[in-house]
Amino acid sequence: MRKSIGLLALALAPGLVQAQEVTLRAVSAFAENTTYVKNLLPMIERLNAEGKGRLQINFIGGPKAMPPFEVGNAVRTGVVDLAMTTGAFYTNIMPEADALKLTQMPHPDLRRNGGHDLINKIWNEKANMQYLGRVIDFTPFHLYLTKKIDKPDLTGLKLRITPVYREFFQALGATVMQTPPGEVYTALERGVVDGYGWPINGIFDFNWHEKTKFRVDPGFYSAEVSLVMNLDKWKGLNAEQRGLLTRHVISLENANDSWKKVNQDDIRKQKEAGIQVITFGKQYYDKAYEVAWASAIKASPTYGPQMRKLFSK
Ligand code: 173
Repeated sequence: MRKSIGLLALALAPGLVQAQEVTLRAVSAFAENTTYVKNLLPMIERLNAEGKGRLQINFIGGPKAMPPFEVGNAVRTGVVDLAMTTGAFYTNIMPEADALKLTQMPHPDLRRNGGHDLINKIWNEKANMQYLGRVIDFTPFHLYLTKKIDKPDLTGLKLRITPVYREFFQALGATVMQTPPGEVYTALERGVVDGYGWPINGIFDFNWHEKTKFRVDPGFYSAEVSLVMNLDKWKGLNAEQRGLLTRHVISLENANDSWKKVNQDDIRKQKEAGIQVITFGKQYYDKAYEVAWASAIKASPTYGPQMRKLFSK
């Protein structure tokens, strides 16, 4: 009896019938052993448990599966459906991507003030991406060095960068060299660079503490790592599948407070590893924002000012 009612429903009301299970292929721009990926995988497990028969995420892997700077384009074109990456890694698609580092409030606040919607307007239009949510927040970037400096003058230093740090470090006189995270250790070991930019957390994931002598304080900007999705794939999900995905992403986003503890732990571990702190003043910090917003607005005269308004405190 039940079966025949089921078959009848199938025949008469295809719109009401549960959609086929959709599996999203996901990659990470950060390596699988990093805290970033370890923070993500439990969410994927929870979603997969709840989403049986409806929505699944198949985590393919990190930089071994796909070079970090190619991840954004792979999402844009649909080579993969979903990625954990950072805007600095896909400025080749649109300069606006790098401005996510300039947010001065946590992402839940941006969901309330229109910042999240603005991001999605831009991400939809320019990158064929749906911006799902932010999975790292409350985490500043720092400059790490192998040599001591006593004033905020980086003249004569060669630093490993991504677009995050480019304009700021150059404005302070540095020579810069862009590399993915996976090449930093060798660059330090060979003395190709005298330092690098990186968030306050994570240097132990790559063993860079072995080569790092100094950290410059204060930190600046807000390290952004987010989940982004191919827009066509997003539009192809039904309301229930979108709801499920959004709910799990937002619950991870709402747990971003946990990074505060990770960061405190890493500050302690850096100290234990003998990394000394060089401290500069407010001018150094303010310069970071001044240079970055000038660059963002120049690169995006339309969206730069709109982002600045909603991202700033
Ligand atoms: O330094 C980097 O590779 C970088 O840009 C970044 C961005 C967000 C989180 C971690 C690193």
